[in-house]
Amino acid sequence: MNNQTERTLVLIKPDAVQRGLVGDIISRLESRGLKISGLKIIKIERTIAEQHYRIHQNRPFFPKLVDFITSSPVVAIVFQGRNAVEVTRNTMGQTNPSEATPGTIRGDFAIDIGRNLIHGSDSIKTAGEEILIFFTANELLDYEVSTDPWITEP
Ligand code: DAT
Ligand code: MG
Repeated sequence: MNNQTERTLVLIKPDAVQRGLVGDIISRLESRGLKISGLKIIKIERTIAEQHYRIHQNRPFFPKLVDFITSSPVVAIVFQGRNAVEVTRNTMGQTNPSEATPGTIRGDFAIDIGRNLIHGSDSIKTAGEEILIFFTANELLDYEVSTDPWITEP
């Protein structure tokens, strides 16, 4: 991985899996130019969810957030590419889907902050921490594809 490449954690949340939006969400991030480095479907354990969302542990919505993310399987993905953290966040749209711009994932498919379809790391530092919660090093691949120089100027 060159030093201009970032990795970020995406969770396609239970609402998106249940609604059959996994393919569309992956497709949007993939066609933006991000590369899948790791991918799995998992049912998140409560203790893992509490660790992942620990920054929100004193917020009133925390118990419902943990209930929701553990309620049904999620698809966990590590996306890799230049500015992967920022690119993923702006492809997702605002946290509250009612404020999210049309054209974003949340802006096109969601209306409720408690059912906002996707998680994406909010900084390079948190991405590094969150990836370690869900993936081991040997589950993450760094590989070249022939389109790399057509997506990112070397
Ligand atoms: P994001 O998921 O955009 O990074 P966040 O980290 O601020 O947003 O919050 C994590 C999740 O918690 C968010 O996706 C939905 C839920 N959440 C945040 N703020 C909330 C609120 N005011 N009421 C209910 N749920 C909220
Ligand atoms: Mg967040």
